[in-house]
Amino acid sequence: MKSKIALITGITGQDGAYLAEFLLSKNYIVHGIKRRSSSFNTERIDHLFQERSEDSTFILHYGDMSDGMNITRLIRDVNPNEIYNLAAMSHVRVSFDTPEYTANIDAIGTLRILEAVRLLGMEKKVKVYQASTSELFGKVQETPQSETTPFYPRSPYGVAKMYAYWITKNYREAYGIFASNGILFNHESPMRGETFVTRKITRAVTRISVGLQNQLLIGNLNAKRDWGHAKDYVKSMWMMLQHDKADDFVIASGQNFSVRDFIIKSFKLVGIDVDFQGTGINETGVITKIKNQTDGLKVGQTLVKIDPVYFRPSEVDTLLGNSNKARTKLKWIPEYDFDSLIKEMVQSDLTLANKEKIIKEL
Ligand code: NAP
Ligand code: G4F
Repeated sequence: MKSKIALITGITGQDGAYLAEFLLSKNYIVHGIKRRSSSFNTERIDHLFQERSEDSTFILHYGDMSDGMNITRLIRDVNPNEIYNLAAMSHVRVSFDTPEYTANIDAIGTLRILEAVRLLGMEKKVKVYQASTSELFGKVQETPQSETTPFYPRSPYGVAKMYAYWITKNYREAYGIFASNGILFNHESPMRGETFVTRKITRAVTRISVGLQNQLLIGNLNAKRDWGHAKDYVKSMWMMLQHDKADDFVIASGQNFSVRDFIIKSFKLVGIDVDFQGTGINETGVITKIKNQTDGLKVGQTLVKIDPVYFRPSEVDTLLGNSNKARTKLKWIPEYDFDSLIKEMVQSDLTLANKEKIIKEL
């Protein structure tokens, strides 16, 4: 049987890497769009490239979501069966500093893809997945959030993604393009970018445990998120494009935890019990027990402090998803839960921290 061809934007990101690996395991020919960068940005996919360079099933192209001509030419030349639009300026806090850029990439970038499909006359040939987000729910109007919950975005990122959501739906209704929105709640992994809160925590906790770092400086401890594993979530993207009709689906674990919970659990996994004391910006995380005496740490020591620099001008306080539609219609079932996600992230970052320590001591 002839292999299907997939084109992934944002292939160098967390989801792009997991999705590429998943599609290759399903015998797809995978094309990815990467940005030109002054330093290497393919770390997450280098192993795939090395494994597949002989058989030409994994091919990378230079491109940028701001460049409509480049996107149109690539879609024409690659002639994909499926396009996964994962490229985005994906950091909510940063979107307050770069609102116009975020709109150009996250909102108009999506339009550029859909319009290319239409101009090339590929409406009936190609299926499009749009990386929508639980940030659309922002200041939540009901709990849990499902496909019918009204949107109330709280950041330039959320607002840009709202345009992308609606233009995807509009091109589906206006031109009959098979275009689906995956409204994915937060998903993490050992490949998560280091400035997102979960990875920032697992990096800091493991580095502290081996004596490479003194403290974790953090923002809003009370924020609650519905966290899942990226590996489970990219599978849902593929499932949406194999469904009999294009539609919009919420993907979530159905459980939420606070940033504070995430920190406590992560420290516990490296044998350090941490308790939070004080209130507001004076709240601190202090050691109450240490399982195995580690480099210079002692009971009573402050390991976590608040730094208001990480607060957002407007915050999304709490998110909790209801993914019943995806679980029923797509038969999507996640394999990871909150505990197995954190465990995998801490173990992976502990290996990294130990390597860093050896290099430092050389
Ligand atoms: P990520 O790790 O930040 O990856 C983003 C990708 O987009 C990277 O490959 C990045 O390239 C690329 N990119 C950024 N700006 C670009 C531009 N101007 N032109 C071309 N490519 C560009 O994000 P992720 O966590 O994998 O998320 C994937 C998608 O899902 C994003 O659209 C995100 O907004 C959305 N989403 C994520 C979550 C989540 O919890 N992870 C939840 C819901 C929705 P570089 O590597 O060169 O930076
Ligand atoms: O990890 P975060 O930066 O993720 P956020 O803002 O929820 O966005 C992520 O998930 C979205 C899906 O809902 C995606 F669409 C988006 O692309 C991205 O992947 O922050 C999570 C929470 C926030 O409430 C934030 O204020 O953690 C809080 N937080 C507290 N201290 C912090 C920090 N966030 C970061 N990044 N860094 C901190 O020091």
